[in-house]
Amino acid sequence: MRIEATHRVQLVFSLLDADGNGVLEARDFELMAGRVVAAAPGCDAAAHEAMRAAFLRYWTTLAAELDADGDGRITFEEYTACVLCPERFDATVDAFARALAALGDPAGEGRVARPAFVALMTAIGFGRGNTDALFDAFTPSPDDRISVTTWVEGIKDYYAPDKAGIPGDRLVDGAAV
Ligand SMILES: [Ca+2]
Ligand SMILES: [Ca+2]
Repeated sequence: MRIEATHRVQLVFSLLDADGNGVLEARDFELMAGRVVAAAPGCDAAAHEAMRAAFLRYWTTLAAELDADGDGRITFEEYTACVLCPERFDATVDAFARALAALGDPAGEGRVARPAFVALMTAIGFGRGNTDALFDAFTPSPDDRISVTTWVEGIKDYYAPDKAGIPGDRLVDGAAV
C-alpha cells in the first residue's frame, strides 16, 4: 500500500470514529449519517434516506468483512484491510460515493457547487482548507461547480491502495501536493 493511501485511511478512520472512542461501531455511523444529512437541508427525504442507507451499508460491510476478532468493533488495524482488499468494498464505496455526491446536487443537475461540497465535507469532519483545496483540485467550472461524476470517482480513488498524487491527498494535512 502506498504511504499516501495509508495516510488517507488513517484520516478517514479518525473521522468515521464519530464518538472518538478509538474504534468503529454502529453508533459512529448513525452519528455521522445524522451530521451529513443535516448538512444538506435542501435535499429531499429520498436523498437523505439513501445517505443513511449508505452509511449503514458501510458499517454492515465492515462488520461482516473486517471484524477479525468478532467483537463487534472495528479497530484501525482491522479497518486498513478495506483498502487492501478493494474487491470486497468496491460496491459499498460506490454506493456511499453516489449517495454523498447526490446530497451535493439537490437540483439533480449533475453538478455540485462549492458551498454544498464544503458543507458536506466539513460535516464529515474534513478541514475547511483541505476541503477547498480538494474542490480546486477537481478543477471546477468558471461558475465554481464540479460534476457529480468527478466527485464520485474522487471518493473511489481515495480508497485505492495504489494511488498517489490524487486530488483526495489534499485532505491529508502535510501531504505533498
Ligand atoms: Ca467510535
Ligand atoms: Ca474487531
